[in-house]
Amino acid sequence: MINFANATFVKSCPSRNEKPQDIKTEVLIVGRSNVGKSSLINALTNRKRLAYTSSKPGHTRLLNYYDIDGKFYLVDAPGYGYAKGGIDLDKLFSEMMASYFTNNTELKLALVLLDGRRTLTLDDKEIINYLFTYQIPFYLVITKTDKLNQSEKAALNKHLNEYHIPAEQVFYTSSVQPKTLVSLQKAIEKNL
Ligand SMILES: Nc1nc2c(ncn2[C@@H]2O[C@H](COP(=O)(O)OP(=O)(O)OP(=O)(O)O)[C@@H](O)[C@H]2O)c(=O)[nH]1
Ligand SMILES: [Mg+2]
Repeated sequence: MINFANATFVKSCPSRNEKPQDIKTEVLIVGRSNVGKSSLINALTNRKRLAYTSSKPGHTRLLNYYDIDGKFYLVDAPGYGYAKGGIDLDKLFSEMMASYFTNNTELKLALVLLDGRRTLTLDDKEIINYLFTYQIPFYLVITKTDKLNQSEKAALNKHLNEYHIPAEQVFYTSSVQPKTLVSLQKAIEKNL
């Protein structure tokens, strides 16, 4: 059994070349800016401020490595789909992710996050294509389900049905409702 609460921040890396020296299995968390990646890390580990969250998009700009119970790294990736102040974050993101996926034998699972009130963007689909190309198993993690009303839930289900993503690959979560995370934690553990 993995104790998700036994979590520590290890380091922030501009690229995978600077990853922690101690090699461990990696579980990547990706998704557009503001989708709730850092909040999910805090919720999974039952910690308030392990990962920095912000209501302003574009907060996480580096690959942040968190050690979970000495067993694996959760890797918080910068969000995409948001450019600010003339810096082309998406270009940086593409380069960072290309280097991240190349020859990464430690990467065992990716969590692709989707805000329950939104639909998959081209960027999301590009990431999913990367994951298929590199044969990395992934889960689609719906975030912020606490904010969904009935019609938004129906719209989400219709959207997901169009993509034929197997139900066992989709997780409905809220970072403010810890019980929604139990099945995701079990599923992560199964993939290590
Ligand atoms: N109600 C609710 N709000 C959430 C949830 N998850 C995240 N948020 C809010 O959404 C905003 C963005 O959350 P972050 O976790 O910082 O998002 P991120 O994906 O790490 O963002 P970047 O680092 O900018 O890419 C914050 O204001 C969070 O409080 C959730 O499950 N429910
Ligand atoms: Mg973040």
